[in-house]
Amino acid sequence: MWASPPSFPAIVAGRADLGWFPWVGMRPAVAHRFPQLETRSMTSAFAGRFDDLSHWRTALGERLDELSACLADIGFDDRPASALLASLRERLDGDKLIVAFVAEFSRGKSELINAIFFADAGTRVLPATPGRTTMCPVELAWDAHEPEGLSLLPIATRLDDVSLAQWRQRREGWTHLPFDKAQPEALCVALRQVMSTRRVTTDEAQALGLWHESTADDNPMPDEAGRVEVPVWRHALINHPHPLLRQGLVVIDTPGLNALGAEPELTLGLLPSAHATVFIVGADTGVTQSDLAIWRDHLGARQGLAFVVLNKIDALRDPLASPAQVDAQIEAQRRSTAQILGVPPERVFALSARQALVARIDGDAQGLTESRLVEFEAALSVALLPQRRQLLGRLIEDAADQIHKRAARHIGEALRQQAEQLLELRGLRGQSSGRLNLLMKRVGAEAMEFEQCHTRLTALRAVHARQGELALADLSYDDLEVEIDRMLTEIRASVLRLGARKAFAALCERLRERLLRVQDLLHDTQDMLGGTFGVLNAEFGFGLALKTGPNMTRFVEEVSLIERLYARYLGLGDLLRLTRPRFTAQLRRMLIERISVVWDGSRNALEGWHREVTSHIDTQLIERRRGFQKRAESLSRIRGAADQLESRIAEIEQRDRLLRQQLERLGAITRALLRAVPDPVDVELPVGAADARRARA
Ligand SMILES: Nc1nc2c(ncn2[C@@H]2O[C@H](COP(=O)(O)OP(=O)(O)OP(=O)(O)O)[C@@H](O)[C@H]2O)c(=O)[nH]1
Ligand SMILES: [Mg+2]
Repeated sequence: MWASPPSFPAIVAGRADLGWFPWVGMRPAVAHRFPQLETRSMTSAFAGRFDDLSHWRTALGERLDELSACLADIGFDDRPASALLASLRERLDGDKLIVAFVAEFSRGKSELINAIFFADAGTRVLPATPGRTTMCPVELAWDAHEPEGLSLLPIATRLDDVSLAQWRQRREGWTHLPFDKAQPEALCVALRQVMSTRRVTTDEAQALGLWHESTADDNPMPDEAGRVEVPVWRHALINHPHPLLRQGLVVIDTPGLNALGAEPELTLGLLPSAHATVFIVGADTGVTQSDLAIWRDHLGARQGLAFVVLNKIDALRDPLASPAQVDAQIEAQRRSTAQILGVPPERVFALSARQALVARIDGDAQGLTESRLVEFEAALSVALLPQRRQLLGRLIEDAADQIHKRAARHIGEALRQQAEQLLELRGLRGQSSGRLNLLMKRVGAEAMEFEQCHTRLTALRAVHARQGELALADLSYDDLEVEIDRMLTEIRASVLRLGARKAFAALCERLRERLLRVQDLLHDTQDMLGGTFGVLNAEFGFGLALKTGPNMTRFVEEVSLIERLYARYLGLGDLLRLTRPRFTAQLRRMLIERISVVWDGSRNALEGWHREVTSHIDTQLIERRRGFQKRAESLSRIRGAADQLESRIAEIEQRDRLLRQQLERLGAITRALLRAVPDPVDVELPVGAADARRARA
């Protein structure tokens, strides 16, 4: 007798024995039938590519260490170069790749994450059950400085005016659950916390920002006692040394069901910071109204890195239809999904997350092929990883070039001074002591004259510092808050908040103007320095060279990107939300946080350049002075013992050879570093990004 399938309500209530379904029940039999399976083919394509990226990063790190060692050997103790090297190392070690999974509830976000990233665990790591499962955003990452385990931020923290980003900086306030390594299931047990809910009154829910009178449809259903279910936690951080997470991957699993609308933190903070988003719809349900609302409000306008998954294709298998008919049906649904969402069909991936997870756990190659997960992983890694690699590569390229130039200039200056000294010493061969005295006097006089340039340099530095302060004042954090508050006042003053978009556009325009003003000031400073350097080089024999200042265009573009991403939250549909003080307070905080990142970047670039120019002037001053000292020292030694002349000449010639060898070694290391940077290959980017690239071109 065949057992009958579990009823739909039983499945929804989580009471059903899912072992009834063939793809769940087949595990042991399949594992037995495919004992020879090659495990490599079973691991995720994404994982493999990520490994490559990480090896490449390690190799680059080693090259950077070589460069540091070479600079130390040369005796090139230069603050800007060491700061640049340190920040590069930090970028390489701390480089993060954030992928967010977004969808309505029960579409299979958590299951897909399990299948792609955690099948090695041999079990379902993130809870994935019918009905609502994940109740708070779950972030999986690895930070070696933090203890391994799960950290949970209580929902009540939403009552205070402290953002998630600020909470991340603190340790207290979080509940920490360590993982017990002795229990392999510990990870899964701890993770069940992300499902926790509790019942509160609607007033409490309202205070938490999880209940809104104005948008009744989005509210959770009250029980007979008028209480509603809310998550216990606001955010979950899993610190877990999984190989992929160790390499800098950050995965964000989001809760479904109107949580996106209710949670500005997610929509304004987490989603815009993700490098890629994966949007999931169910093949069993098709694209529903609420899927469409989430897509339209939060992902549709995102350029480039949004992927669409049509999950649960196993549900379309039908014993009464031929495999070809089922395939045709899947294909038709994939195309209609693409059409409804307004994306090209190539960007929609039909697959079965559950089948893939089960197949990977069991080592079932055929099941994995049938699940079609691998095609999606390949697309994800093709689009994402080379991009990260190129971005890091460009940074390394710029830095290596700068460091090489600075160190080569330093060696070049030393060579030039040695050449002068050699010329002087060779000219002394067969000369009288009277001539030696004369020469010493000349060196003394030249040194005195040189010291006069000090006043000029001090004046130059003062002007330069003032220009720098002026530029930084335009990018002050206080001003930024004033600007954002001005925008909020304008929004509040507009009838029915209808002026929100306009006020936001005006804010972004003002911010861009500030950056462009800074750029103009920078050009003036550069002109002034260029002129003075020319005079000092001619009069005092300096080798001052002006490095081009930072280009603010990049930051102007970042402001425009923020404008595009955030304008979506200020549309006609959001006017009601804008009347809520909680929402505007959150919006204010998010905007300050996001724009501060641009301010940080531009201020750092500016300060870095000013510091570099100052240190270049100082180094030149010190080196010239040291040159005079060396010349005077040589002459006085030779005056003391005439036989010292030849050994002194030989000594300098030897140093000259050494310096040239070091210059060559520096060049070789830099070339090796640059060779490790990938060529700008034309990676197959998701369609949106390719369009954006064409538009730029
Ligand atoms: N048949 C089938 N079921 C799947 C598939 N993927 C996920 N499921 C099941 O669908 C249910 C929901 O999956 P979850 O991963 O919890 O969905 P989710 O999107 O994370 O849902 P929330 O956490 O509630 O937002 C679970 O029972 C999964 O096992 C699939 O490819 N095929
Ligand atoms: Mg989930």
